[in-house]
Amino acid sequence: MEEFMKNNIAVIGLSVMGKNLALNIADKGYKVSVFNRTTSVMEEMIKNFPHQNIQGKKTLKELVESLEKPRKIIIMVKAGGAVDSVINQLLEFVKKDDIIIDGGNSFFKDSERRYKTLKEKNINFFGVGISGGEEGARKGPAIMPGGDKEAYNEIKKILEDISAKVNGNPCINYTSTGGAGHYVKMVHNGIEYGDMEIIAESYYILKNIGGFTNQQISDIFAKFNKGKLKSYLIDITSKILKVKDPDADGYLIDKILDKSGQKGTGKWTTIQGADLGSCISVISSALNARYMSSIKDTRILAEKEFKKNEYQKFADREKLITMVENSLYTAKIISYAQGFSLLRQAEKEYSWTFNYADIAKIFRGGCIIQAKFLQNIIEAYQNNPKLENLVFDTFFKEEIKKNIDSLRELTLLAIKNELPIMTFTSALSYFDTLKTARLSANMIQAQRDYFGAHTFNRIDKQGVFHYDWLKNN
Ligand code: NBP
Repeated sequence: MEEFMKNNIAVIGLSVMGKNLALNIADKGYKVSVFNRTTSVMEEMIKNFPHQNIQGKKTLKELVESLEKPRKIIIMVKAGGAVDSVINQLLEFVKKDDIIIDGGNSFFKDSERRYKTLKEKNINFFGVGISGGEEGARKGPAIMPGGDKEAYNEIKKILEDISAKVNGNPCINYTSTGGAGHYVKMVHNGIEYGDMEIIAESYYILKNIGGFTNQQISDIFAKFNKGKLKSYLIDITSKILKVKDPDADGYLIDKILDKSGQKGTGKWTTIQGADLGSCISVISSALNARYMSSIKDTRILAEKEFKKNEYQKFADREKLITMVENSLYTAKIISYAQGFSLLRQAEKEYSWTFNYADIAKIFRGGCIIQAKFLQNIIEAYQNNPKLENLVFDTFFKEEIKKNIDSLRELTLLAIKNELPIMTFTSALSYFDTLKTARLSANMIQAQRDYFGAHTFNRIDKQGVFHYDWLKNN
């Protein structure tokens, strides 16, 4: 086939994500070859979603041969062994400089491995985090590509064209090499866990301590969405709270079982925080809150055993609304400060080079954590690309100073009421720890030296010391 008649890109895996991504690419004027392991799935797609720019292929050989060089192939199959299996099969047909893109939710270490293995074979591998689910894939996702910087120029335009746009700017930026794109996606998902949980805790406080109805809380969130908290998640929270139960009296939110699920990316982020020694307590508390929610039977038993007091209503309801708004905002700043600190740590650990303003720009559209507040993060890193921690940025420093008392007062109020707020307390404790120059860790060091002769440093002289605590006690 003449090169000019060939297709521009291929998509392998035509389940929810692959199908919609292929249609999105085709809509942008690119010619797309599509393939699915089970051929009938491909044939169904061609039949049900006919598109002049899409051609179905029954074999990987046909698929690869239908593409212009360097070939660009997006894999959208189940993360894990399926990705390796597809890559191994492709290796028979791809040639030097061809580009294999994994757009699934792969673990970053797998992407790092695939990048290195394929580089040795002169094949470019990109691990690309794609956020936004089915609708994002179809209409414009947030895209986090990681791979070789030079090869990125070959796929940049297509990926920019299919991405979400904010004020005309594509929600995509090159991240760094190897598994960097999937790492950023993983941290994005962790941040999403934190955002969701602080919103859920806010709703719970407004309901139980504020005594507001669902409709009133919906209106409160709608008002929040006009200010500094303007974001996709605040918006959908307001909308969720308005929905009446279609099958019975009352509101749907009150009928939903309080057990939350998770697919594992928040867990990956938490494990990474531990692996790199980076405190991401808001994200890990949000994950723990989901685990706690899932042990419903144990919670029912514990509530009976320990008797839960009635929540005391807070008299000044307007003040409570302001406290919740400020607390949500402050905890969000702290959560993002933790997430971006983890990225900084990973940059060193995995020898990546990150542009944090560019990373924040990706999140502005097409994904769950899109928010007005990301503009402030972009500006913070534009002002100082090496910012040690977001809390030191001039804007955020002032915002925290203005709002931290609300978070402290709200946390106290919730604790007095025995109302669970795992992420709010984590955010506050992180901040209090961060701004304490001398901590209690001298006691930890003494204990470690007492039972394990682990030694300690002193504040008044250089060196490593051990004290014979047993002999002298
Ligand atoms: P799934 O994750 O449900 O995977 C189904 C696809 O993988 C089918 O095309 C299936 O082919 C193919 N596949 C499997 Br399973 N094993 C295979 C193998 N050994 N060789 C070749 N193909 C194989 O699809 P999805 O929900 O579209 O998600 C795709 C990726 O995008 C995943 O990594 C997912 O985590 C990620 N993601 C999904 C969402 C979402 O909202 N769904 C959002 C963001 C990211 P078959 O038809 O022959 O079984």
